[in-house]
Formats: sequence, C-alpha cells, structure tokens
Amino acid sequence: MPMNPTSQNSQTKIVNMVFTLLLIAGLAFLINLTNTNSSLIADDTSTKNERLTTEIEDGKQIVKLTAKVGYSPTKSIAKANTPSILRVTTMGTFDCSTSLTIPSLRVLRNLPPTGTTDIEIPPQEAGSILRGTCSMGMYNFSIKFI
Ligand SMILES: [Cu+2]
Repeated sequence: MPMNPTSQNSQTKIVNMVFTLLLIAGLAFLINLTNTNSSLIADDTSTKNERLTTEIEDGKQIVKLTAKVGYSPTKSIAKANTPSILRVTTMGTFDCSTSLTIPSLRVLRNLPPTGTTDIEIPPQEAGSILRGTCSMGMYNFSIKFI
C-alpha cells in the first residue's frame, strides 16, 4: 500500500535519513580536512577559502567565463597585479548576456552568438573586485583579485 505508509515504514525512513545525514556530515568533514591540508601548501597569495580559478597561458592570466542566460562562474578568483585576459565563451547565446559590460574598465562588448572573445584586463590591486553585467544590469559576474 504505497499511499498509506505504516509506522514501521516511516521509522525506517527516519533511520535512513539519519544515516544519510551522518554520511553527508562525515563527507563534508573529510572534504574540509583535505581543503585545509592543501591550502597549507598552496601558494602564499591565496587567502582562507579562496583559491585561484584562473589559468596561466603565455605568461598571462586567463579568466574564463561562459555567457549564456547569465554568466558562469558568477564569481572568479584571480591573482592581483597580473596582466589578465577575460576569455568569454558563447555557444548559441542569443540573450542579452552577449552584451557584456565592465563599467569600471569602460568595457562594452557585443559578443558573437557563438565564439570566444578575449577582453584585456590590466593588473588589478589585491582585494579589488571587478564587476561585470549585461548591458541591462540583469546578469552579473565578479572577479576578485587576491
Ligand atoms: Cu540583460
């Protein structure tokens, strides 16, 4: 009788739920341990819980961003005081995220529906956050420099 669970059935459900929660808590604990350990050996510019999400290519830092119904990732972490390129990929993007602005850099780019667009970003101070939006201000992304 699937529509009418017995009390034994719901007891089993609760036990299962508790086990699942314990398992999740245990996993979270392990993941946390791993993160703490690796951040000890990470380079000294990374601050607590913040790791670079960028790649280095030909001596330049590449911040990758995808534009399609918004920007992804919405938050990037980049190295400060480094010449950088914001590399924006579109793939069948026909919404207003193709109209990308970074007001503080006076950047306004119309991205192709499909393709890759490189936008130069001059070295930024540590602690500064660069914010970008679509031209209407609907979709946002940020790049934090550490
Ligand atoms: Cu928009």
